[in-house]
Amino acid sequence: MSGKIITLTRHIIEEQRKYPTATGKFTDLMNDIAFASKLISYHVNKAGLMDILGETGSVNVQGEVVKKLDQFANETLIKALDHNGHTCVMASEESDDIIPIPDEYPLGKYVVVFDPLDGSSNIDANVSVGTIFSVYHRVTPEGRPGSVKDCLQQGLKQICAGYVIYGSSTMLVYTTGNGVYGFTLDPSYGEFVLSHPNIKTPKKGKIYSINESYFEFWDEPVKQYVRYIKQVDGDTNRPMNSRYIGSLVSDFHRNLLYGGIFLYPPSKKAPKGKLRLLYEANPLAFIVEQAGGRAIDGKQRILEVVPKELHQRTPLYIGSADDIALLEKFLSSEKKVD
Ligand code: P6P
Repeated sequence: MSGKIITLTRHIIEEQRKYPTATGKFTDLMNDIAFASKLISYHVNKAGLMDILGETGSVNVQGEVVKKLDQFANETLIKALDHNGHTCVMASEESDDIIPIPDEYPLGKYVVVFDPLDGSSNIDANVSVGTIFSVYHRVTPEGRPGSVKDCLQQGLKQICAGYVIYGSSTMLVYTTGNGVYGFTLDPSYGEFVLSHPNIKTPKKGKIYSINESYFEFWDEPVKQYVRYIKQVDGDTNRPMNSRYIGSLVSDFHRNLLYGGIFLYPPSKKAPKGKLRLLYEANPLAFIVEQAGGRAIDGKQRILEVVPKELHQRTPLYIGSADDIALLEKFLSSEKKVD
């Protein structure tokens, strides 16, 4: 590194200078998201010492038990974003319906959708978890509250996507369409500092991430692909290494940096897959494409899917371009395992 300390705020301002029409409102919005993630990071890292581990006794729209930290992260993001005058509506993986801006606050032109604390079932075991977010411009007329229509936009329309991983260190990774940048939180002065400029994911990886306990529930082409990548063949660098934490942001972040493929296929148990299009697949697809990788649902590019409902699930195959291309050969049954 050149010795210069580039904070997230400085990076966003320098990025925004590339847009003559930029008003600084996006910079404020990103700073609010970063502030919320610092609060969440503090509580995730203190969870073991405070009475915020464990469950709230309630169940979310996904039918999953809500952890206290899930609820805290959701409320923290909402409170950080609902009053700044930059948003017109929000949607969260933890909230059944859209989150309107309270009447007493001004409306803005941005829409923010997020998974406040993905992978939270792992929290009690101290496994890294994460926040995932997307920012869109509103599509409904200004001056009125945003609506579900503003949230149901194709991933192609994202103006920003990012995630925060609360692990051995807290990192915020984001793109606005000009490359992918990673910032590490320096807890000594509470700033996100540029640590991974212009992240590019390897064209081909050595890692595959999938929950193989569902093998019998997958469609045949997926079974064929997994059998193929596990066969021993030095000439084609097989078998690949299996790495699966069960926390999407952790599995994705590792594969983004090292190369590889993450798969969450449809199955008899989850015919549309398990992961959510708005809060997980779209933001990570924007990031991986900006890093030179690919993301598909088995039939098309994730970013081209037209969402029909807030909590829509999707199959997700995401990672290194060559690994996705090989998978596509199996999914189109062009390739059979001998
Ligand atoms: P499974 C966590 O609950 C999550 O939503 C993602 O973070 C993770 O990738 C996936 O589910 C794990 O699902 O079915 O393998 O336990």
